[in-house]
Amino acid sequence: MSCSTGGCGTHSDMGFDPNDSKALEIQAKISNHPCYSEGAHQHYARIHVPVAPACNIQCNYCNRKYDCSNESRPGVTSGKLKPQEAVKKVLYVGGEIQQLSVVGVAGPGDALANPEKTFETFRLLQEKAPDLKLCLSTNGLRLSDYIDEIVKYNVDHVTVTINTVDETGEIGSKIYPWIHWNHKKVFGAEGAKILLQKQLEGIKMLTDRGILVKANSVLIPGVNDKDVVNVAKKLKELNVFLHNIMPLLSSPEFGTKFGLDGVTSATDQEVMEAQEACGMNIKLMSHCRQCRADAVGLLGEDRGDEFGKDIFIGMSYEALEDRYNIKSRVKKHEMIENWRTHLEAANQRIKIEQASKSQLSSNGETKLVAVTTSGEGMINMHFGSANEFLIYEAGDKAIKFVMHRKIESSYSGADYGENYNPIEEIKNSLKDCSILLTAKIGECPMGDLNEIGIICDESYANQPIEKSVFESLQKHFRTNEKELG
Ligand code: CLF
Ligand code: SF4
Repeated sequence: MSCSTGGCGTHSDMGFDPNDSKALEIQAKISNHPCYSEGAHQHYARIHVPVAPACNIQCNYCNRKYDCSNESRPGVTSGKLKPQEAVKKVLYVGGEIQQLSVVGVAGPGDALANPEKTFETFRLLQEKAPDLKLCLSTNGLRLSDYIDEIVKYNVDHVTVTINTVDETGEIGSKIYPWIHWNHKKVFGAEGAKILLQKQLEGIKMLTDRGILVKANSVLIPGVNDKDVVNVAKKLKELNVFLHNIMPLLSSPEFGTKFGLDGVTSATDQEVMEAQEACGMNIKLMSHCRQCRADAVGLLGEDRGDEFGKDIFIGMSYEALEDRYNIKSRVKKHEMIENWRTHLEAANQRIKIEQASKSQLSSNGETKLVAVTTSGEGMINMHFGSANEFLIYEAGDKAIKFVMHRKIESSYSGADYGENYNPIEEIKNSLKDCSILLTAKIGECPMGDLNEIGIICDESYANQPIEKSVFESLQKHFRTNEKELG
């Protein structure tokens, strides 16, 4: 937001030809980026530094009290950091979490509405932590103005949120009430048309310079759901690397225009349908966690609270660089790559990216399998500790990763009182799944899931995920000559 060639350092999300130098170059850029490579996301961590508070447009899914919803779950607030503070935090965290491979500026406003702070952060990072990849996320309005800085600081990964390519500005006007342009607010369709023109111009400038572009589209039911296919086609024309279709998360409590107007969140099924339609055109990201502007850790985990300002702010750069310890980090990354190589061999390459049903199954029938994991590509998390499930689609020929599903109120969440039972939310989230693979599950929840037709299997505890997903399908739906479907 996956592996096919094997060999240390050659994990592929592309199925590329190893003699193709361009493909190799791209592979080097994505192989340890947890968002650009689905294969990397269980092994490598990212940190977002909240150095960019201002924004230059208004989105109807955003409440400006909170983080930029283009790259975050709405309703969460991040602290703000100055560039020097942000770099200190990165050095501290990079010493502590050696899997850290990427630093992103993703808010809390728009990275390019705060150019001085954003690029000063990147300049310092280049100097102090040259082994990290740099990443930024933007609404695209000011991309073309800062293309030279993006190149200069070697920002190799840029995310642009583009929700519509409707040239009339009509759809855009329902999403963006205004933009700030040439020192004044431009409203409605006129503003939306300028934004679209600047986004397309900026994306082209990036891809022409070999920068990997990921595009986010927020799927807004009844607003842009019919247009996302056109967005995907346009992105392909512009050589965008990856398209991330994110569900609108909407609720009156978020205080957003959409939430207050009763526009509903996009459902898992709506996202899956949009992915199916767009996947014909472009490579999709399906493992995004809509993380916050100060997120720390593996995708899906939030360790931000462990790294408050007071821990690192009084430390000297010298002490922090010692702690960061590039040599030790390099060793850790080598170990991760060795592990990925073993994992890939164990998984027997039965996972295909963006496969059609006929590539997965000889009779076109498939099942959804849910998995609990704490990372490293293994089924190594107890059901009761899970606050999200990875969902795979499996057939008798191969499997593919579909999405993750987050549980807002997991068993491990402390705030719901001792009598709280999240099983109804979990049942609702997994209702279209046939198998749950988990390291351990209690009798009660197992019974509840069995009642809605989900087989719970603990026998793959501490086994590689992909191989287990594939084998469990054979075990439960083939061994007794039961047909799928
Ligand atoms: Fe951050 Fe975004 Fe870079 Fe990743 S996140 S700036 S590309 S390092 Fe990743 Fe988080 Fe989804 Fe963003 S999971 S919200 S896609
Ligand atoms: Fe909010 Fe981000 Fe949109 Fe700005 S670009 S209004 S911060 S969602």
